[in-house]
Amino acid sequence: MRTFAALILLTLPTLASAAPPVLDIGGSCPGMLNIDITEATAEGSVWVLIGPGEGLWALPGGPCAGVATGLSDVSHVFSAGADGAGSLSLSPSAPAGVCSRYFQVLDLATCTLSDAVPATGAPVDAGGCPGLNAMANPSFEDGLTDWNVSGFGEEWTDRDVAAGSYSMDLTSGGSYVESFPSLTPVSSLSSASWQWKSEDSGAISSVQWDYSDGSSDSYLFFSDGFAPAGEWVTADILPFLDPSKSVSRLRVYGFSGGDATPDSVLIDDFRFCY
Ligand SMILES: [Ca+2]
Repeated sequence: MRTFAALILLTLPTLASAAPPVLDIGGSCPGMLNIDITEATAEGSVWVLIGPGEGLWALPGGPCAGVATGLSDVSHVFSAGADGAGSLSLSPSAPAGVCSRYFQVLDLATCTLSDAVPATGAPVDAGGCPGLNAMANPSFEDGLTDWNVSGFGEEWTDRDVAAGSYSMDLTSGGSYVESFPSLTPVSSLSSASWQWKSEDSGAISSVQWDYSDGSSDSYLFFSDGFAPAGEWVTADILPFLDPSKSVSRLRVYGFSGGDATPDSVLIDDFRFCY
């Protein structure tokens, strides 16, 4: 026991003081990624791990066997060497299939890990999805990024939200937001929904979408789609989507009709979860 305790005393400070490597991913995906690794052990070796998502998958072998990664699984590993400053840069060509993946760097000398970083370089906002969300910026937390708008009256607002800090207000029947989901088979989606809210129980709103095969479809939400008025209500179009196809574009219009209240509908919290 004394030997074991001494070993811990000798070992813990060493590991605790080992700074983990830092991983930064830029460039474009698909295209050429710029992978910059810093603060690795000088002249040491690193593994770059690639996996499908974040998790706690443990390394089954190698010099750091048993270490829990920040990935749910690891599909690819490649090794590289750091320079005398503990840095290295890689510029691999990344096909589209890589863009939904996460990267993590393991310093083989210290068995420390960088943060898990998505191939797209920025944290992926999955919104309310337990896994991945085919919609980018699904809750308007990043403004209008990844959305097209009609220009006929869309207001990014923090006045009232279903999730996060921001939502979008469509102020007329002609106004819309439009997004291009990552191509995911409808059969893989566990939800295709969003939240919306109108003060008007007589509201009618159109939703249109394209499939990746070039076909299109639409659905008209009548008052049932906004009931009860004045509360956030789930709009669910999964039952209306063709399970043999993938949605490539989704457009949600503001509403018209109903009573004399302003034609305004707040939308938020898109969940095309898979
Ligand atoms: Ca939001």
